[in-house]
Amino acid sequence: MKEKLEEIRERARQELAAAAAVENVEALRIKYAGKKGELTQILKQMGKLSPDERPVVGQLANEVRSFIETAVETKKAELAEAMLEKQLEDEKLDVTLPADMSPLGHKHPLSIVLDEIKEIFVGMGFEIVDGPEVEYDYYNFEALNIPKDHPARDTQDTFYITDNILLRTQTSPVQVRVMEKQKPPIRIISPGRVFRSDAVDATHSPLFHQIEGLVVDKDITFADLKGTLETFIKRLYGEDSVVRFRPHHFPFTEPSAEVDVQCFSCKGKGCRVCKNEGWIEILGCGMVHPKVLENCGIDPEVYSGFALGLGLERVAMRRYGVDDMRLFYENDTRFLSQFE
Ligand code: 2NL
Repeated sequence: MKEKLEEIRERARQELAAAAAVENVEALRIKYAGKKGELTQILKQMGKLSPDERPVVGQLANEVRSFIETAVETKKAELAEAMLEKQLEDEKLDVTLPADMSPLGHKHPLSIVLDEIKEIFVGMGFEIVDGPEVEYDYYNFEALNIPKDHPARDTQDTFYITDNILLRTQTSPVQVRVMEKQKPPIRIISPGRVFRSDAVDATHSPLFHQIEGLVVDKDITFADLKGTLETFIKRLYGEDSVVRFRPHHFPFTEPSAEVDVQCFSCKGKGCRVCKNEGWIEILGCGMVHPKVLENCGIDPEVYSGFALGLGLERVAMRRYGVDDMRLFYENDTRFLSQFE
């Protein structure tokens, strides 16, 4: 029996040494030192021993049991330690490595110029308004004194959705809606997307951006229009800009004018930038037509106003020397990253 116990101790020692997981160690504990384990089986046969052999074998059996129990605990602790080590190794993180920076976005050139224009008008007391891009024919044309047979209404230029619903071709309908609802004084700009059924080329796009401005109050004169626009243009193009008003015609203003700024490249002598004109056209404007005021429920005998409109893309193209409008819409990062 002694040999048998020694043999169990040796076998348990080897098997425990070879165990690779906590579950295996536990299985070995049960196999050797469990209630129905090998040691118990041996001890059941103690009765067959002589009285003087019994304490010797009993002591050895206890030694073997405590050896196995200690070895099991040691092995379990070893395996737990190894598992923790492995986990720490697997999850190791070098916090000193340089960060993988995701690129930060920046404003689109059209937004840069738009924000600047808004800032100038807000500084002069204007409010920014917006409205629907899908409009009624009435707000886009009729209210603005553009009659049914006017060339601006040509289906070639306007995207019609139904007979009387269309994509707005200008942002004036936004201002018509404000005039309908709000009594003067009115001082607003309406920036936004507008749509014309144009073929795409370097200077045309079926979707572009317009900024319109409107002032309505008692005693508003052409002098107010000139002063406001001169201030605007000098803030946008520099205090030394030279501005010129040229007579023009729009159905919604009377009188109407186009405003030019003297070419900043050649100072009016004529060059490539201004196509030898010496002047660069900036915007259209005029005194709001009395019929338009009337259409919006404002008495033209009491109130007068001025309005203006300009294209955002054209301003941005001049500002940045961009010769093809399509670059603004293609989102080619080689182009856009130049505006960071
Ligand atoms: C251009 C320049 C312009 C207006 C827009 C306007 C708006 C209302 C009443 C009267 Cl609600 N006028 N807008 C006025 C003059 C010029 O835009 O070149 N447009 C074709």
